[in-house]
Amino acid sequence: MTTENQAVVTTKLATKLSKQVGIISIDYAPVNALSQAVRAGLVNALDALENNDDVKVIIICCEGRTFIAGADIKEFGKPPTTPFLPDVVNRIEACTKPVIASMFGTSLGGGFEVALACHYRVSLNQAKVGLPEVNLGLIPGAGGTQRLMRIVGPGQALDMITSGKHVIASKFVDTGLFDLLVDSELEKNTLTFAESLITNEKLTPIRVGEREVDSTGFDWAQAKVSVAKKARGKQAPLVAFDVLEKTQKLSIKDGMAYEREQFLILRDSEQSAALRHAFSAEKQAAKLSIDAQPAKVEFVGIIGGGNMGSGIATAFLSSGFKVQLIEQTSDALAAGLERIQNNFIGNVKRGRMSQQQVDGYLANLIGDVDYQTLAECDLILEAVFEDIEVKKELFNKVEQVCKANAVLATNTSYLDINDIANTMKRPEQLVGLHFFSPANIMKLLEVVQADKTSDAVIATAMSIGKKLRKTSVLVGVCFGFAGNRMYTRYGREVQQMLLEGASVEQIDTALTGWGMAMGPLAVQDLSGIDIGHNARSAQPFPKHDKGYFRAAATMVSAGRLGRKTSAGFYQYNEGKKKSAPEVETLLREKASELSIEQREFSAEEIVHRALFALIAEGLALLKAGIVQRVSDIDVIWLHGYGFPRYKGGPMFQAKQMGEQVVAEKLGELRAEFGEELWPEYIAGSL
Ligand code: T1G
Repeated sequence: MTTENQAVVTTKLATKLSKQVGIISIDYAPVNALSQAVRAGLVNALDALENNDDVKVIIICCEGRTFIAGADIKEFGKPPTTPFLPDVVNRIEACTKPVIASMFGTSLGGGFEVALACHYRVSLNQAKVGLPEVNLGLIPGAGGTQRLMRIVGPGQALDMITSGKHVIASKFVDTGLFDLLVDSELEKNTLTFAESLITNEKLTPIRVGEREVDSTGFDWAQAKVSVAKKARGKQAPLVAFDVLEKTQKLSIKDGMAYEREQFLILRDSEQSAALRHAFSAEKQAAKLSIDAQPAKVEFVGIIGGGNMGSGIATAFLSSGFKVQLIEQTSDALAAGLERIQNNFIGNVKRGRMSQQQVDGYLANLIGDVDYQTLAECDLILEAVFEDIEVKKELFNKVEQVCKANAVLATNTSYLDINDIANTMKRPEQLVGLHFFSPANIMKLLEVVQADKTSDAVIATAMSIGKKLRKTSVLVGVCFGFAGNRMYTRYGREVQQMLLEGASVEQIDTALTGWGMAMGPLAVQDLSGIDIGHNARSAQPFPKHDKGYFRAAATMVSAGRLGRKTSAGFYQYNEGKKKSAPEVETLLREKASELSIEQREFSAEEIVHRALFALIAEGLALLKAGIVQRVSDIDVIWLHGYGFPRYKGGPMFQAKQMGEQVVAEKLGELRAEFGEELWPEYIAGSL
């Protein structure tokens, strides 16, 4: 018997009979998401098998790469259609014949909720389950909070629901979540399990929803403190806690009603809209409009074993690449290799990797001082001192020894890659791979396309980013590329506000209070105020901008370089940060010297100015064609600069305000501070 759902061509819901076992098979690429057609198909197939007297036990399984990976993201934002998921899962649980979920891949969100409503769960050991709704600003909306809490208890349920993490099936061995865990042959093993139910006449469905929650000894007050601490501005984890606590003694029906009510409130929230935007912006960023195949890259040469180079080497090694590290002297090489080893030791200490994994990665690491040893590398990346002449000479040497088709990459943060390419024999092979520090941790990778970079090299660079599990964004060449150019503009605005009378603490507190991971002035103290100051000093001073980073220059002149001198924008005592009244005096004097009038600032105004500086620069990047799409800017800010994910990114914020409001606000700032800082942009860019 086969029932096919006609509504979505790519969705097939088939039921076949095998010795009294009815099999419902979902086939909806790529991840068997719960579209309307899948939900309706599931209910229809269940009806058909329940009414079929030959069938004693039912299996729900999936074709392709995974069991159901959740609600269909394509349906988000559209009006909900019947059958609603809570009704589907309740229908499954109410079935009068035992239903078994046959799980592999990633059973997430609604997919895991479907499995929880089944009477039995059979899974591959390596499969993963999770309720990632919090990542989209939601809580599970189809009984996930209720059924998971009933099976694994409130502690583990709360941990999974508030973190959204995917957990490997084998971790649930003693919890009763799975009735059978197998290493392989899932289909055959599930069928054998189903047949054993028939043979042993275990045909009365055991319903999770009929159980009570066992919260004996669970400390809800303590758990609340811990959830609040980890939530860092996100609403959904707190709502999840509230739902679990309030429903622990309720029936599944009442519990699900409260869960649904809270789910619907969150679904319409700004945070959820922002988080859903972030999710789809990331998927978009990975897409290229060019039609070129990536080349195979296995062996990577990295020139420069300083902090950046060793971090990059660690990232490549951790993703299974073979790495050749090149340094100028054997002492520098030994130091570089040690840095890499230390990065790995840190990973073992923090429980991110096992020693065995690390040993495997380090076996792929070699080092030398001779460029000849780069001859076999598929990719050669430089991470040396930021000096354009040094880099030009370096690529000249590299081109003499490398394979003809090797991809050549620079990790420069600001320099003109076109200028470097113009001195090369094969400029089409050169691309920017701009990693963020620490390169083995930070998710962002800007892939910088220079004028002559070939499409094939871009395709290869993007695929390398994917293998490194980075979030890669394609950008064009300009000073600072997309991320640092915007960061400079943001920093400039913060510095200007300091001269206008906002205090160091006020600025940092306003921006962290709004959700930024760190205050911009605390960041400068951490990285060293002189670093940015020296980089800026190499550029001509912008004549239109009399306050341009003058606060930072004042700090440098006063010897206040940041944490390393125990004094910067703040004062440091044994690493502890406190305010520095003398900084206010210095800044007041500087403002008066520049004839900048000081005044009071509110937190709201600080955020407004900083955010609009980002928006203005983002619009300028779009106008200059530096990014492919507006949402790419958000991806850069979410992954490289600690912009709060639940706010979606600076351009999402602008979009939410609406074009008209943005035009008005930018117009006001333009009128007050001038066209150069707040330029006209292309209307309709958002
Ligand atoms: N719906 C539709 N398409 C999806 C999808 C989804 N849920 N998840 C992924 N895709 C597409 C994706 O766009 C890409 O398409 C392809 O699948 C491969 O994805 C009521 C409301 C499943 C672990 O949050 O975590 O259920 O670009 O490149 O690395 O309580 O995708 O190829 O055209 O990421 O192997 C909703 C999100 C929970 C899961 C696969 N579900 N997805 O990772 O491949 S909310 C999620 C993932 C919910 C209920 C609530 C991952 C993955 P294309 P990929 P991957």
